[in-house]
Amino acid sequence: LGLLDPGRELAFPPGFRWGAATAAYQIEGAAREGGRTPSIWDTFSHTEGRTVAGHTGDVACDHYHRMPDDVRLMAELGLTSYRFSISWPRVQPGGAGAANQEGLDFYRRLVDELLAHGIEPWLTLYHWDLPQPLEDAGGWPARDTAGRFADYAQLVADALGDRVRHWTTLNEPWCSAFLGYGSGVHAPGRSDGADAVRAGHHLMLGHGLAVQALRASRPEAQLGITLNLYPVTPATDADGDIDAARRIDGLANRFFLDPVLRGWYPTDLTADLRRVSDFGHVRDGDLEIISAPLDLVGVNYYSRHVVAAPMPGAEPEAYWRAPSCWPGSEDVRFVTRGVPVTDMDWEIDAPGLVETLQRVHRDYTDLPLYVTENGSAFVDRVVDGRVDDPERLAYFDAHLRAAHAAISAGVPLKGYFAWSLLDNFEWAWGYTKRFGMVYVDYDNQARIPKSSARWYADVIRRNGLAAQ
Ligand code: PNW
Repeated sequence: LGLLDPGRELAFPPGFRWGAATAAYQIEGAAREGGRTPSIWDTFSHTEGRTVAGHTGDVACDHYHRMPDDVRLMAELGLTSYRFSISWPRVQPGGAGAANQEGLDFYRRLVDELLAHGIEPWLTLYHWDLPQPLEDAGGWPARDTAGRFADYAQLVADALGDRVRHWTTLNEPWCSAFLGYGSGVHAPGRSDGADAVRAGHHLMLGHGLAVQALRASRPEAQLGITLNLYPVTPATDADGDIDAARRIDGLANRFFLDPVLRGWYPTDLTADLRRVSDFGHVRDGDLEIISAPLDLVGVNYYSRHVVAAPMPGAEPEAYWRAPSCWPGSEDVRFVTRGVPVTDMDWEIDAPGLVETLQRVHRDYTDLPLYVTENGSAFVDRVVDGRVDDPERLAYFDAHLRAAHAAISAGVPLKGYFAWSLLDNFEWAWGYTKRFGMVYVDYDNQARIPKSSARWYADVIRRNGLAAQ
């Protein structure tokens, strides 16, 4: 892949959107202020043993109180777009009933501040913070949650639809369903394969119903969904490895791509899941709702999965009992190749971004695509008030070269959002993993743009990558 050679000057198409992304629970803090009530992430992070060192989002980056400064920082970096999420329990406490005006006002001020600085707001409705009472009523495995989500979408559309043009419904429903209800490493920390499959379906149903609501009240809105997609590669060309890759690709990618963009579940996937779920929760008409036409598709890309057939002679039942985010395929082996990894131990694989974008375009849709997240965690140190992060910078550089290669190959990729603007609460990892372009000192909430941030500002200014 000569196009990924570092050092070549690359120009992006005019109008390419350059952004950074965050999520409400990861940055806002102010967990008990302004009428906000607990979400599943408050409950989970406050439960012993769920997050590293018991870290919670109670304070996080204190963005709720520092929002105007943070928007100024975005303007200094030259961002054209900013992707953020709305905290559902901040704007609709308890997840049902009337809006909380104080919560809506915070987001209205955020959006106005962005617009005043010439930064386009990209609003995500759901980045994992389900109001706790909805979990108590069954959570995403319960069908009713989808309807509640559509009501919430309507409430946000009524409040912000006049000033926000770009909307995505869900962030990474795979994580919500399979990490939240399958392996249980994310909130609400349940582990049952059948629940995970139901959750995945009801998340997508909620997406479809929300799209209906948004379309009806805001015909001019640009609507999409964000999926975390991975190329899945067999470790060798042995039949067993190829079949393992088919199975994991089904669960990680096609479980969501096929219903949303084609209107069906792949039959090989439902067959793989037969032991886990009979899909009796899928009602007539659901897939039509789920596959409602969209205006854009968001792709979050971090790494590739390399997989191999189950260990010969292993007893499959032994795997079925352990909590897993791969229900029905618990025994597939995930292989490491020994290539460089980030601080998450995720393998760095920029060509995988080209493959992923090309696949979505070739196999699923002509819609505009956006990389709605891409980035890396590395250990950062403050030295003389500066943070030098060459590895993160190299990660961004390599993946932007991959994004450019995809565009050259005909993919209608229209923008790129770095994950993340700020170091933040990295879910079960708490504050121990840093993804930010801007360093956050959690003792005093100081923000220090890392060298990758200064580099990104230069990329945005020239709308491309400089020769090196
Ligand atoms: C995404 N996995 O999460 C989220 O959208 C962000 O909120 C998060 O901070 C970022 O990526 C970095 O982790 C993921 O285990 C979390 O496969 C876990 C997985 C994938 C994505």
